[in-house]
Amino acid sequence: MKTFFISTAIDYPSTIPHLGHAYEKVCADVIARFKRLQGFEVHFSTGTDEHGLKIQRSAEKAGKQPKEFVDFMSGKFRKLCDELKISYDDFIRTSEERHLKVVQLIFKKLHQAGDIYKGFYEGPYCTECETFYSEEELVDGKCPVHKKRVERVEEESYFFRMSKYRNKILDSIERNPDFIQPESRKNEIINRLREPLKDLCISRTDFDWGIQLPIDKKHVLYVWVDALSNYLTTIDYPTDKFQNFWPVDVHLIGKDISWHHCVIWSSVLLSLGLPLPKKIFIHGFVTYKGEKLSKSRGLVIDPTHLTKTYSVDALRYFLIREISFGQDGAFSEEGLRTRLNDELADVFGNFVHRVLTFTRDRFGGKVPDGKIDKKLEAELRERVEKVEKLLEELKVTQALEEIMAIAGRGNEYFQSCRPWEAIKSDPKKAADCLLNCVNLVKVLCIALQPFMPSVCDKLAEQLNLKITGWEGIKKFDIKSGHSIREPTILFQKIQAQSPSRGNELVSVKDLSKLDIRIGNVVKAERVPKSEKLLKLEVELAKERRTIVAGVAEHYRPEELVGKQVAIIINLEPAKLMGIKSDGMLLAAVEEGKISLLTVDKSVKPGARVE
Ligand code: ME8
Repeated sequence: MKTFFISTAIDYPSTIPHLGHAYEKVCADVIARFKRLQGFEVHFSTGTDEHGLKIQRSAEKAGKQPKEFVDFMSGKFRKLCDELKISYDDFIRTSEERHLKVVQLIFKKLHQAGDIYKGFYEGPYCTECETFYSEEELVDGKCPVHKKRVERVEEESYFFRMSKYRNKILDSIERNPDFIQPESRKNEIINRLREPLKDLCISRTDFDWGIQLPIDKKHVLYVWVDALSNYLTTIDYPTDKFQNFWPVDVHLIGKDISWHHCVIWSSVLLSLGLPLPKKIFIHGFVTYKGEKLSKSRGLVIDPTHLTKTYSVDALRYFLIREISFGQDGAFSEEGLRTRLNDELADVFGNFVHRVLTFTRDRFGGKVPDGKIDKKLEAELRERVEKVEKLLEELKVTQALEEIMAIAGRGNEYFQSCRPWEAIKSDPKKAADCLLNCVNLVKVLCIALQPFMPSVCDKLAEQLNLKITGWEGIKKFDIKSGHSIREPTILFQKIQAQSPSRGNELVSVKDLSKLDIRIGNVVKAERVPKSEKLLKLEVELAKERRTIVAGVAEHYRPEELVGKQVAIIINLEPAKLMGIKSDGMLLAAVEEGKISLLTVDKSVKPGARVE
């Protein structure tokens, strides 16, 4: 069996995953599923990149040991993959023992090749991207990617002779036009390689959360060499499995890490004497209101909220359809709703539902006796061959566009036969129409399987079919008499909800407008003539405020004294029952019951809530 190896980047589990991470995994999953349908033995790897200073610091911030921290955080990334129906074959974590062994073997080989030497490193380092920069690469003294201040590193280090591989990499790019895609990204790499390539500093001594160098235990390996090696760990380098799957068919990565893959990783592979990847495909960024989603900048959109509201398949569809593969693309909840309502529900869902309910209602759930429309079958074969070619070229956005055009064609065909009229005047025509339409639904069910696996499984069930391979897409082979099962709606339309229900996404900038503090309730009393209001005296850092809160039905005044509550302090004061109220308490509200937000440890009055 022919093999196919596709990998995504492995994510830093320093904070929770965002829609950008989800995007990369969905794209890779579409390709992996398509290849499996084509009959390839696929190895699809993803995972988490768990070593390095950034993770160590995030763990410290969370008050946890690094291992305990990554165990917890990595679980969130794996859970996201499962929620998104990512069909990974391996979820690799760089803190695993198997990875440690492979990395140490790789390091020994680089050393034996004479490519490692000891030196002294002095220069800027960005911990956010875990990257050494030269002074010239900085923009206004800051990291060119994160626009954050860099740190200065001055320490004894081991170096990798990357300079040696510049010409070989340039040569490979030239000889293999497919190696780096898309073209524009390839040109960026070629331009950067016009300058001489420097050797790479590959060890650090000022923290210890990483893999020790086998030749010098004082040093831990630079996190990128550790991380990139995951691609060999996941196929059990250097065993038979590795022989079967290397070179990788596609490394799918985002544009911020193209240098690390195209140049650092290629140099390591060349030093190991291994073939270079067949393709490194560099996708663009998911943006929101013009900014890149990013953990470090605090702009995070939670994919789980979106899958719960709109369904996993709608989100997968939106990401592939909206963001032209290889370029940046904007996310908006409105855009997602429009794609769901106008395309999935109105075009694809509508066609399928009309065909299946007509078959159920007018033909007793059995595909009627009719004639295959050879012209339509040939037209469809041509269209799906185009889809196949696009998918082989990784043009996932265009492939999906083409498939949706087939769904549109289905609607048009159904509409032009007018089977609801023909059933009375020309039943044979109605039967012919439905036989062809059911086959068309099957074509869509196979073509869309890599993109929307859950919905297509449901549809296959309704069609009473097992989707076993891509080949079945080219024939109208559902025969008269085939029974279908009970049709159900595939996509529910979703209308915009009012922002007050909390469903509009906001950025951290919006949130930071609110000044929320912890206040200590020092006095509480009922407001005369009011059943609902309590008057509270709340102590903040340097002041006391009076707050009138509608909590009298839920708390007795004495219960509140001594509580540390969360208060919004930068609202305009309001007058309630003649009393000026200068702030608002935060509370959880459930079925009319109110529970004030308090902190679980004693903090100083005035502490900020962030
Ligand atoms: O870079 N849109 O991890 P990471 C699309 N650990 N893709 C995005 C994105 C966005 N807004 N933000 C991030 C790392 N990504 C390293 C990789 S691989 C050996 C080590 C992509 O968590 C990003 O481009 O910062 C990368 O491909 C992946 O998510 C992980 O990013």
